[in-house]
Amino acid sequence: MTLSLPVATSSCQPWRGLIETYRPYLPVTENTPVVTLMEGNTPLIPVPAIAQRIGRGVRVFVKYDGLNPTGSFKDRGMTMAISKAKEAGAEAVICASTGNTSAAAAAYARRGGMRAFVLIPDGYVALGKLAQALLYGAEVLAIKGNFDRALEIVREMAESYPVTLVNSVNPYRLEGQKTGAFEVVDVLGNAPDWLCIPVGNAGNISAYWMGFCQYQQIGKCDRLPRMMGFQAAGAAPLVNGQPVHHPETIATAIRIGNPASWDKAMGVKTASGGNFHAVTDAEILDAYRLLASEEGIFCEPASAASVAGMLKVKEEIPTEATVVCVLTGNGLKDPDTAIKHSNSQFKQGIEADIQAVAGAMGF
Ligand code: AN7
Repeated sequence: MTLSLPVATSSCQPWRGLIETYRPYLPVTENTPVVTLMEGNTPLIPVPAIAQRIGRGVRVFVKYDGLNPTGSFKDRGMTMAISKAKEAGAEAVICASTGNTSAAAAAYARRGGMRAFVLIPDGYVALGKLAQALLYGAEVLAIKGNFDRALEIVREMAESYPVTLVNSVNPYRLEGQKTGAFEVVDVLGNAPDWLCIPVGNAGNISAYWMGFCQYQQIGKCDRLPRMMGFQAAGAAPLVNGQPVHHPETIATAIRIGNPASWDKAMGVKTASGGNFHAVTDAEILDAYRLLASEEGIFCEPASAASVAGMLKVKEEIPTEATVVCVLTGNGLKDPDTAIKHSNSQFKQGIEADIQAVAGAMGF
């Protein structure tokens, strides 16, 4: 007896990862050894409860990039950076990281057969990210300094030692990350009116803009979004117009005081008619809980800055506009913050019998 597959299954192309999918638009050749974990193709999810808070027919979607293989958008950049490093014969890579870059660098470097060195600010990386870097087999170095200092050190290291830098100052990172914009346009059929995005080192906002511009040039969209970047109030150099020497925020992923892509980001603001705004930790946490408890979407605190920011400036959103908020990382990255800041009742120590449980339930 032969088994016949349903038509829908047999005609369905499996996802091949973002380098194969977007090969014509990326700086790769047939000689590039593609290191992939099938990243990309993340869902664009409507968030009607959040849209309702804006009203006026505004449509809001989140680009849930926390569903990438290591749980953040960094995988988009890392498949490119690691493939090109391997093509160049690198045996080791290095990065500074607030956490997500280190997890992605570790996973892709190890898969590509390279060593991964990661410098992190001691005590300021969320638990899940540290767990990932360690288990993937990175060589993790926690320094007594913040991310900005770690980035200075790895930039110097890469000049003096045989290690390839895979922070977003590596141009291949942005090339990979621009595919987030491609996917948004591929789903919506055009660019959104607004693109809201959390900003730390300012690589991703620059990459998204590159992606929208490239897609417009080849006729895949006929307009460009306003790029709205949101920083944590305690780490908002692009809003203040000067570096922050001691950045502080609960959103440790964006605890960055001197963004490497500062000039690029300022160019994006001007060219897109966009803006940068600061959101407080309280506003970030409100959006974080709102996304989870009303939309069923668990992102990490830094990612919620995009939704917090959109809600903060909602009066500026045009009637019936389409808005996309980028959710850059998965909520599971940072279980400590989730447990500490959930509003849910967690009743512990209940006797193991039906009456006690029913009582605790309020019946
Ligand atoms: C969840 O991992 O910089 O503005 O070292 O992890 O492109 O820096 C992380 C940044 C937003 C900011 N959301 O993106 C790192 C790191 C999350 C992040 C950002 C980061 P960029």
